[in-house]
Amino acid sequence: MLKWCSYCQHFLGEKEPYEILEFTHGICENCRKLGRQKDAAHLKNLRPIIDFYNNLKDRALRSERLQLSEVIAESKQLGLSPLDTAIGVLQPALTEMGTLYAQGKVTAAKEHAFTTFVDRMVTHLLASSNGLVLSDEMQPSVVLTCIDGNYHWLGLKLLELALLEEQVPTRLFIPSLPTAEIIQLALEMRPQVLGISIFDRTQTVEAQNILAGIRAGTIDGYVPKIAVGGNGARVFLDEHGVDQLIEDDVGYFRQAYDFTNFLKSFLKKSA
Ligand code: B12
Ligand SMILES: [Zn+2]
Repeated sequence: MLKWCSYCQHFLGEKEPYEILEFTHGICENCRKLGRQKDAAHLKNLRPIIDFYNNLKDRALRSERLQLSEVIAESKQLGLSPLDTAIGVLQPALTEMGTLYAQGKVTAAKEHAFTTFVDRMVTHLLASSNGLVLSDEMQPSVVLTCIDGNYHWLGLKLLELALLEEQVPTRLFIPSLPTAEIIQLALEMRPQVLGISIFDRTQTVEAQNILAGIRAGTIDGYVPKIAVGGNGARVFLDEHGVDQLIEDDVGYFRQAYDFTNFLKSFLKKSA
């Protein structure tokens, strides 16, 4: 389920059952603090966002060419932030397209065309964001990359956007890097967190391989926290029946906002 604040139309994240991509009402911390739930005048219908979502999918299914400026204008008109549009609307729409494709109900061409549109949208959002701009000299707190052979980097681009908007110094390396290079990069850049994206459940082993490589190569005991996300991490978390799993060395995350929330306290603690 996709949970939105019914008072300010802010996306609050996914909740169980995760496989059902329907909109559900919630309230954000800010609206709760402002006591908005006590005044029915603030309650907004989620219907316009649901219509926007369905309309976008329908147009993609009809192979209508989606115009970036048009979709951005529509989301602005609804009062949605660019990041919420990307994570709360485009991401689930893409997941649905992917499911239909896997079921043989949508052609590869349609799915790829929609993926390209989402990619253009995310690139545009990154370019027009007011988030942190990292200079070459700035040491990143977070380094993100896809494990070797994983070309699902769209999610990481969105994560980069979410982190930069939270002012977290983040460096992204896509499409994907060989394991030995990921280890080398971590040892050279020394981020507090190394985030890797995996698309298959079996690829969770890469977190241990990378960790072992960093431990073998470190000369002063430096080891970053490894964060794992992407479709493979979601399947892993489903198996464990949890939303996220944070161990001493490795953390598994389902959603971008879970990770940004985790980082807020983690980076403060290790500062
Ligand atoms: C788009 C897509 C593609 C695109 C990728 C485009 C790109 N540049 O990213 C293309 C067409 C290249 C592709 C190829 C393939 N794909 Co594909 N793809 C998808 C699809 C439809 C959507 C993925 C996506 O981008 N979602 C939108 C983003 C924003 O969401 P996200 O990736 O989940 O990321 C969010 C979170 O997960 C999280 N996150 C992601 N990474 C990380 C990392 C960290 C550290 C953290 C904290 C969080 C985090 O934050 C993100 C933002 O909110 C999924 C369907 C699905 N159910 O996910 C299949 C899917 C992932 N693909 C699948 C498959 C099988 C493939 C192919 C093997 C298909 C083929 N036969 O060729 C190839 C493999 C290519 C490769 N070697 O990587 C399967 C994987 C199943 C499996 N276990 O193996 C899926 C699940 C489809 C399916 N139902 O079968 N794919
Ligand atoms: Zn709110």
